[in-house]
Amino acid sequence: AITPTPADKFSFGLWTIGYNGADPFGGPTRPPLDVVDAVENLAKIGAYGLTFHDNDLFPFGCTEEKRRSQIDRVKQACADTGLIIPMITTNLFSEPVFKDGGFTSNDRSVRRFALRKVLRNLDLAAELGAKTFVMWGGREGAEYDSAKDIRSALSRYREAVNLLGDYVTDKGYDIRFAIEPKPNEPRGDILLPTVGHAMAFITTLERPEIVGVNPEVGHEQMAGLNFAAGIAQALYQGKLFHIDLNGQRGIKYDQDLVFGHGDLHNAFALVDLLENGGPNGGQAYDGPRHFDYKPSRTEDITGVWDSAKANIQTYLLLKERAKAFRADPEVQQMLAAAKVPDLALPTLGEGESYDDLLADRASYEDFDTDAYFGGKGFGFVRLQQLALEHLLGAR
Ligand code: 3MF
Ligand code: MG
Ligand code: MG
Ligand code: MG
Repeated sequence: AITPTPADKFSFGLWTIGYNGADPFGGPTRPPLDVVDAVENLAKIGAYGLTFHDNDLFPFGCTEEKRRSQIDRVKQACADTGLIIPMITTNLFSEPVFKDGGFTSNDRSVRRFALRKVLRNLDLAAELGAKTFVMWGGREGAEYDSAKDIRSALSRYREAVNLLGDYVTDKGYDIRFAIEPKPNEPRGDILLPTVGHAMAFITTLERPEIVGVNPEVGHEQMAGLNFAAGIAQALYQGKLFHIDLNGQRGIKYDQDLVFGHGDLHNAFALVDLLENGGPNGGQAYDGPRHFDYKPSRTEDITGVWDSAKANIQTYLLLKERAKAFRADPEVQQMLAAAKVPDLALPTLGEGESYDDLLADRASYEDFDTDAYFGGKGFGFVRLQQLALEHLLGAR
């Protein structure tokens, strides 16, 4: 096993290790996990951070004394173990009041209540030193096209995020927002269903610079999308503020499996991208490696911590494998043959205009397109097989 360090920045949601096994078809299979226990065990397995929703820490509607005592308990546990709280988030989905959403409920009084709940939680984020505030709009959606005006809903979403941006700016909080897309579940359709939708929405905001995305592996894969490719675009647009790592097997319900227990090839590409910036290098990811998974309801408490450790081990193993892949001379040779580095070259020469391109006969009139029929292939499959052999530890 590879030993993680705080520099690896592994963090876990309290709702992940604290998941009691309840699903739509059955109740809990495990007792609740206390937050102090969670912090102590996370520190033991080498995590650096804990994250939570307000109501993972204290119940919805509890007294101020209860809320304060839970906040103080988690602060003390963090002080005792050295764990930090890099991110917190707000539960705008569990309570009946949010059955049609929070920021985008058709009921205006619910929207005002949701904003107040989030403002209060922003104060808590500032108090705890959390630098990222995730917003997953699980109930912001609909089942029926006739029941939700999507353009109005997006206007209300924008109004909400603009107001939160005003608030952190006026208060001087060092906090950035990360919108977490998901295509469906629990709503039939959720607003901002993919990374692409969310990033397009962010351009409509008053303070786009403080809003990014928190993509989750399984959520993009539920939409049939290539997660690593979506992350590459988020990095390209400077919007990868946070990430939810887990495993998912195809287009179905949100499985929240251990990282790597789904599309392992794509997980390998993802770790290579986060750690090395991808095949041609470039901006890597500096934020928390946050796991949003669920220990399956078949597991006992030992299984909970085994699965938590499995996330970390898989990530570190893939990091090691990606490094070996990059260092392999045969891989470098195959990458060059596949012209992967060439894609980093601008298509026009320096200072070249479209007039110059039009005058360049070699690029068109004299260009031998016939040579591409039966000519040299790219060798992408051999390259992918080399990746697989590294992934399996066979090289
Ligand atoms: C649901 C999720 C959420 C979000 C969380 C924000 C309950 O599918 O992924 O977890 O990650 O609300 O961090
Ligand atoms: Mg999920
Ligand atoms: Mg999830
Ligand atoms: Mg998530």
